[in-house]
Amino acid sequence: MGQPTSQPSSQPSPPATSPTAPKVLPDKGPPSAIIPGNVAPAELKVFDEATGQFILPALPYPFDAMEPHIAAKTMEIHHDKHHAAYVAGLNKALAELARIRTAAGDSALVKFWANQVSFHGGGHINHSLFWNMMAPPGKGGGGSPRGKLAEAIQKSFGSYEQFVAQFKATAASVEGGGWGWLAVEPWSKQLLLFQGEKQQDLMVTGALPVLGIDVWEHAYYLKYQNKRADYVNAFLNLINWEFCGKLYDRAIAR
Ligand code: MN3
Repeated sequence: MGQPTSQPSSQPSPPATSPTAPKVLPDKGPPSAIIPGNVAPAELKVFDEATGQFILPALPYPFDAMEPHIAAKTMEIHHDKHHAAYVAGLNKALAELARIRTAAGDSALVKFWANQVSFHGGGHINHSLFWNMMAPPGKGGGGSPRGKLAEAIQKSFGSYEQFVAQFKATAASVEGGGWGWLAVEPWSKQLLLFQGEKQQDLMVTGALPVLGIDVWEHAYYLKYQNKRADYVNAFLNLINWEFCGKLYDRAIAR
């Protein structure tokens, strides 16, 4: 994980380091296999068809919108530095693979760059989803799931309370950097809770994300230090169940 920089910035979004004004893309379906199938890319602005480059979407709220649960400085560094680095790493890896295909690059490095695509591509998509899976507390964030998602949680986990207990335990116990995920397994249509290590390891093939929590230290360390479980508890006040519900509805409609 990258180091925070001392670059001064108390500005609200959009951050100065983001690509400017990404245009709204027509919804032609995923431009890449790594875009989850239940998310229309136009909504998240993660890819620019005109340039063929992945791009950093602006945060949908100011840096301090998750206070007091997540520090403004954490949101700023997380988005402007960490997420930006995944976007840059993904574009770089794809460019290097293109060079190799035209014999300008070192074919012995396909394994390395393919791994970089997985890591940075996973990081880009995970974070693009993550910002939208949260909303300011009391203003879209927090509460409990509604509609079909609420029913599915009941069916898959027995009760909302049992889901919460398993979600917290799942996220808190990820080894090293990674994610806690709630996702639809598309063959059985049931909801699963699983761990993702790094940005891409231990993922369930084809699973469609509904809710995820980033449990890399960079997501919480300024406020919570080693107390990851406290951060996971606080995250419950930020979950954007409306967005998660949309992801769920689309996942089961496929
Ligand atoms: Mn992160």
